Amino acid sequence: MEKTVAPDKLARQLREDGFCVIANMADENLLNKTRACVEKALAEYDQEHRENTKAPGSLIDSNFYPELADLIGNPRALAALGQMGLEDIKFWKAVIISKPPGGPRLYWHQDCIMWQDARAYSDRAPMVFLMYYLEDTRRENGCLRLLPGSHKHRHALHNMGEAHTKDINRMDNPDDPRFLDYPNEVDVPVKAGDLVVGDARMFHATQENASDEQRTVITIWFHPFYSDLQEDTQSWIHEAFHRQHETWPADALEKISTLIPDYQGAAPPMELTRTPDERLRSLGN
Ligand SMILES: O=C(O)CCC(=O)C(=O)O
Repeated sequence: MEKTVAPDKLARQLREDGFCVIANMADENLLNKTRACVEKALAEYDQEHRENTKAPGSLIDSNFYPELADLIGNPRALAALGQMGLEDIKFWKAVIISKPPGGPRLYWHQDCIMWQDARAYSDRAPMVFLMYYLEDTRRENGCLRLLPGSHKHRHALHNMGEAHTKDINRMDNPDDPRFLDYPNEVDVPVKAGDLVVGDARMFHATQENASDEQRTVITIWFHPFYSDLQEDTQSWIHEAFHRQHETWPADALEKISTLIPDYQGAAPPMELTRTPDERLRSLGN
């Protein structure tokens, strides 16, 4: 029997370590629905895209997959986040990341794109990721790796390039130092249906998939305390969500209705800012 971790402890882990794992958040029915969506998406995924996303694995946006609404709006997970004190949560997008057998390591990166926002230098993450793995993960099949605490401090990895540029996704240079091991990294093996909640500012990566089965994660990006973000940030998230999900039918939008960004102001969208400025201090400063 899985031990339940108290919400205040999960909230503290997220704040201090940059992540927590909440056991058993997606049941078999929800996992099977999501697996069916993944199979459909992978069937539509062409060779060129495959070559361009060698390091991460499939990297397919939620734009044309409204079937993901059940997982994104999963009431059990939203209730757990609420109990952890995360409020006013809005959704940007999700991605299907399926690592084929033999798929390489994913390079170290952090996902925060709003380092211009004062919130990125506070205890309240401007962006969190929710990762649902559709298979049990372990080191051998490409589990998640994390650098705990790296959301709060400048790290050498901040100077090694931005996430998701074409060259690193294509793995043009397999000797890029972002594919290496770093002190204090941890493996995070989980069961299918567990939920990893992470501060998007934290560095993360994966092991290679040395098994003979595909390993899939659905990553969902949420913005807690949305109305407390700078207006240019709110404006960008609002615009990006609506542009990317404009073909979603009403019944799918209904399933995520509380998560839909609703910025009403006139601020122009932020410039994407993928690296921190001097407000992020080195460890010990
Ligand atoms: O493939 C994984 O396990 C991690 C995915 C990831 O790093 C991301 O979605 O930012």
